[in-house]
This record gives sequence, structure tokens and C-alpha cells, in this order.
Amino acid sequence: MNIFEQIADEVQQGNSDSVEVLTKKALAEEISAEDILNNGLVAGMNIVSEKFKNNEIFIPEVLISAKSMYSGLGIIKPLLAESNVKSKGKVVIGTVKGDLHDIGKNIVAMLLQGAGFDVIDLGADVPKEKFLEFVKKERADIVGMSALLTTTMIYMKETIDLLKNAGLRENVKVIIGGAPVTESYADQIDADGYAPDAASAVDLTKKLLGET
Ligand code: B1M
Repeated sequence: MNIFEQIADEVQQGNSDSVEVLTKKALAEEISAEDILNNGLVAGMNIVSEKFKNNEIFIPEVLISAKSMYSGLGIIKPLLAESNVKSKGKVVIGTVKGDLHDIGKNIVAMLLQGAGFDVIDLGADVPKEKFLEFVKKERADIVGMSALLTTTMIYMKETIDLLKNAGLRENVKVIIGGAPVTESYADQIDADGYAPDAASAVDLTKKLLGET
């Protein structure tokens, strides 16, 4: 196994210590931070993402792998900033107002970050005004909203309407998800897409940004 495969493998196993050691080793071998990110850390998370999609692994494993990916990312992040590696796109994500469920949203955010997107996570219970503020401030390519309650889904539409009123709807793609959300609801409220799970959210984001 080459060093990229080793890093990817340790991310899959969720071994933070090994990911850290191997990331440092790769840097010592003068491998670029960008290559470590794409061919090691992200490659590992992509496999995790696929396995999660296929029900081969479950939430705890995804969280452990994501944590190990973060331990490598922490080491190369300053170097990535220096070398100005181009992000695949900027995603502002949050769980809508009145809704405290954030486990699924966190997984979506982690997999998006793992896939190379710049993710700004606004947390849970996010008012529409805050989504608008960050879409503007960060010049986001995508805004992602999560809702787990039938009573809070309506805030997805309210956020989209606010983006429209602010004249920003054309500048940003909107994706939504969460247990009670459906494709037809996405159509109904004029979102750009719906994803039933985190791995599909990554695929959808890539598709909307013209990556694949
Ligand atoms: Co609550 N809760 N909860 N809860 N809770 C549900 C959602 C419920 C279905 C349980 C039930 O009654 N059977 C029910 C909602 C009923 C309804 O509206 N139809 C419910 C309720 C009623 C409530 C309270 C009102 C209970 C009360 O206080 N009486 C209350 C509301 C609090 C609030 O939000 N204001 C409440 C509270 C809580 C806890 C705080 C205890 C806790 C949340 C902890 C936390 O998130 N930090 C909690 C939990 C854990 C659940 C269940 C059991 C599990 C949710 C979860 O984390 N799933 C849930 C029952 C269930 O869903 N079966 C339930 C795992 C997670 C990985 O899946 O979030 O679906 P999920 O995310 C998936 C996909 O949906 C998708 O990808 C993720 C990963 O594959 N996805 C996206 C999610 N967001 C996406 C965004 C995208 C794309 C895909 O693009 C942006």
C-alpha cells in the first residue's frame, strides 16, 4: 500500500493517531498538502460515504472516521490555506429554526467537507435571516437546510422566499434534507434538490456545481 492508500485505510478504520502519524510522514516526504487531502483523507472519506450509503456501516463508524479525517485535516489545513488550494465550492449549512436535531446535518457537513467543499456550519435552530446573512457574507455556492420535524419544514420555504426577496436566489443553489423531507416537497418550495442521506447530499452538491 502506498502512503495515500494507508491514510485512506486508517480514515476508514477511524484511527486518528495513525492518520496523524501518516499525514506527518507524508509531509516529511514532501508530498503536497493538496495531494494528502485529495488522495488520502478525502479518498478515505469517500469510501466511508459509499459504505454508509449502502448500509454497510452506520452512524457511529461515520463519526469516528470523520473524527480521524479531522485529525489529518488539522495538520494540513494551515498549509492548504498557504498554498491557496481552490475549494470545490462553498456550502452554508444548518438545521432550520425551531429544530434542534443536528446529528444528520453534522454527518452531511462532515462528508461535504471530506469531499473537499468549504463548509460553514451554522449549527441548529438557525433563523432564515442568518442563512441569508451567511449566503451574502460568504458568497456561498450552496445553502443546505436540514429539518427533522414536520413543524419546522416550513422554515425551508421561508428561507427560500427570503433569498428570493433579497434578490439572491439566482446566486445560490438550495438543497434540503431530513427525515420528513421529500423530493416533491423540494419541488414544491422551489429548492434545487433533495437528498435522502448524507452521501447523496455530496453527490447532489457535486452535480449542482457541475462537478460530475
Ligand atoms: Co426528536 N423527533 N424530538 N429528538 N428525534 C424525531 C425526529 C421523531 C421522528 C421521533 C418520533 O416521534 N418518532 C419526532 C418528529 C415527529 C415529526 O415531526 N414528524 C421527534 C420529536 C417529536 C421530537 C421532540 C418534539 C420531542 C419532544 O420534546 N416532545 C423534540 C423536538 C426538539 C426540537 O428540535 N425543537 C425532539 C428532541 C430530540 C432530541 C434532542 C432528544 C434528539 C436530537 C439530538 C440531536 O440531534 N442533537 C432527538 C432524536 C435523536 C430523534 C430521533 C430519534 C433520531 C434523529 C436522528 O438523529 N437520526 C428521531 C427519530 C427518527 O428520525 N427515526 C426523532 C439519525 C440521523 C443520522 O438521521 O437526521 O434523518 P437524519 O439525517 C439523515 C438524513 O435525513 C439526511 O442525511 C442524514 C444522514 O444520512 N439528511 C440530510 C439530514 N439532513 C440533511 C440535509 C441535507 C441532505 C440530507 O441537505 C442539506
